[in-house]
Amino acid sequence: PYAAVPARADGQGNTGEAIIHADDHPENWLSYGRTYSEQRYSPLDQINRSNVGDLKLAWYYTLDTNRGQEATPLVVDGIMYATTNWSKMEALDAATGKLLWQYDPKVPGNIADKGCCDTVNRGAGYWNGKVFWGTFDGRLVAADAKTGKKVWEVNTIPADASLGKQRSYTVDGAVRVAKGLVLIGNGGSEFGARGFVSAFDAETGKLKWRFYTVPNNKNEPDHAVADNVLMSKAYKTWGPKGAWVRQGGGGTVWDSLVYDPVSDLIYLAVGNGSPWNYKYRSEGIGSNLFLGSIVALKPETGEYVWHFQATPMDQWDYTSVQQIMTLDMPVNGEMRHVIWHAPKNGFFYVLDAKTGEFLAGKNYVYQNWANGLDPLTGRPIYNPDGLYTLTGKFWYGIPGPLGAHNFMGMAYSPKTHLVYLPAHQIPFGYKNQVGGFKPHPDAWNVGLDMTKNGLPDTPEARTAYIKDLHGWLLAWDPVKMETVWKIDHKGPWNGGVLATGGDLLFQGLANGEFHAYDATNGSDLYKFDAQSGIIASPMTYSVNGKQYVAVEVGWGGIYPISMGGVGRTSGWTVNHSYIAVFSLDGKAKLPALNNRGFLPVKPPAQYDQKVVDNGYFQYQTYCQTCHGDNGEGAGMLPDLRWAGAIRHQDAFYNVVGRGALTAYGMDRFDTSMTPDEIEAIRQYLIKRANDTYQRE
Ligand code: PQQ
Repeated sequence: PYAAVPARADGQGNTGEAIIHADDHPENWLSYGRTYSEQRYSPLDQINRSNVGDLKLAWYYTLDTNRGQEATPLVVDGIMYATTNWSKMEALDAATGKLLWQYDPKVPGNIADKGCCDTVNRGAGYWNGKVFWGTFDGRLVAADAKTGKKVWEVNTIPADASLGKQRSYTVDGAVRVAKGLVLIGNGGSEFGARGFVSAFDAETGKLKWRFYTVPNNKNEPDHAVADNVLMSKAYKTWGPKGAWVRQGGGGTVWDSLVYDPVSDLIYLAVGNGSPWNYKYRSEGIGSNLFLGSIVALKPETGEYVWHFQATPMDQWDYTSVQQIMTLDMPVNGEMRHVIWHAPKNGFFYVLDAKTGEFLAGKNYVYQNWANGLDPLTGRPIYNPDGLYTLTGKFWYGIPGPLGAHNFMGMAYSPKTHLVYLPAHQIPFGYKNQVGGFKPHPDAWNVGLDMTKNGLPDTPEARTAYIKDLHGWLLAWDPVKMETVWKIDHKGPWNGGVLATGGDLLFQGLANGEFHAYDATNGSDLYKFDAQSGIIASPMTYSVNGKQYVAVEVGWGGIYPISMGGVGRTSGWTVNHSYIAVFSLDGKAKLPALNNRGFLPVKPPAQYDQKVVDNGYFQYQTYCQTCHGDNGEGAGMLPDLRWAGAIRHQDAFYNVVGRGALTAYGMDRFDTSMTPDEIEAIRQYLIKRANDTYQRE
């Protein structure tokens, strides 16, 4: 029956027109941030401040993995297209949650450790009857939106020698579609990657252009559309030596790349350096273009137009990858078409969308790496102590590499003229890797001493660190450049925000609550116990005149996997991933909370203290970034202290060395470590278990 629904989005001639005129058919949500301006605002107002207290679960759809869920679903004429972890696609009847079709691109499990931050996917694109999404192993799939049949598929990662020795490319960002082109980037800078963005013909999958965000390591032509004069200029900001030549330099565009129909430009939001350590990366010289920048390109050709670099000399993982919002606003009494951007580095930027001119910038949270921005250029005025790669000293950085704002969508309401920004504080200990840059296969290769970035060991220092963790919803006034009001959440890593014509803000939280707030003053108007942490951004749509609000539930992403026990939050214990959809007359009920997880089992008593220290080094190098600093698993990956495999040397080696659990995302490490090193990790985990076991 769904096939008979007239495709109103298509009926407009093409989807691009429909996205531009999204307010003419607010029942749909056709692009990642709803419109090309990525404001995450819907004019729908049936659910509003006066009735949101009655909001109920209309339906829920359980997903097949309890890993993190970060996607914003699309809704096209009553059909929801939701991408989920492991790059799967679920097409559902948006009114009932009934499955219409699903597509599993069968991403191999051993790819999980080629990406930094969980095998997530943030969303699909839609264009004239097809849906498009990226897969974690680097493919772009185009499927018929009605039947789910594959129309074409391409490998977006070229076999190019300049792409770094590591070649760790993963795709988890939402694709955007504009002017008949599917735009797609990738991730991998933590391992070794050279960032680029590709544009494919939506009909055929043919590559139209490719733009590299970092120069060729030999300063040779790339045979990409971007002109070589530009890239030679960029090359001069790196120099011929440094680890970037081997590692690729980074600059991955893993989240935001948007098309702005007003300026008719594409904006790439460019990531951090590879390796992070500036001294090792380019010998501590140069601004390393285009790291930490927004780059504007012509859509038809990928030709460079302008760039603005927020974080030259990046050494903190301050990606500029975060959301790019476009709109008109008054600047000194004159209306300007601008970009709003709140990247990881803690500053909110206003740029001219046509020229990239810096118009204003101000920190939106506390930060300690810069003493402000140059008022004319927007370039940071560095705090000399923050330049840890140059001083060689330990640096307690705020923000840390998870940023003051990550992939979670911010929203803008044209009714309040405020931006609602999901911000957080997650400090980090930065220190140079001892003895120069030493990359490890299948590990984060950022040039840091990984045993220093862990959580403090003493109980006092740990308590102090936990006190430093914060999460907020900021109502930011971009004209006055100040926070008008804020909501203090219980901790960091909360979900993205949706603003609606009903003067509401919707946000899911790390502690498993889904809230509606009054957009004018932040009053808490509605709370739903979702039973699991929420990191995704909600969206809204309507079917047959009834408004729904949807959010993907599922704790994950980089914060819980890398921060282990600290990444656990109150309110729930074991993650359950599902799609939750609300309406005013909903009648669905979640099953009773199931908090059975890994129960502590008395650990084996024997471990060899002599090998535990080496085990800690190996663990921090190869395991920490997925299993957490202390092996506790954070409610989505198993708590390794109680894993049966640590009890038997052979069983442990089968999992860690030989890949017995590859299908679930646990790669094999016998090419990275010796059997003794793997055994040292087991000893370390047994020690951890003994240190923390309590009989309940
Ligand atoms: N991904 C997440 C997430 O999904 O939780 C958070 C981050 C990424 C980061 O904080 C990153 O810095 C990051 N960096 C890269 C990169 O440098 O290539 C990729 C990704 C990614 O692909 O998800 C993230």
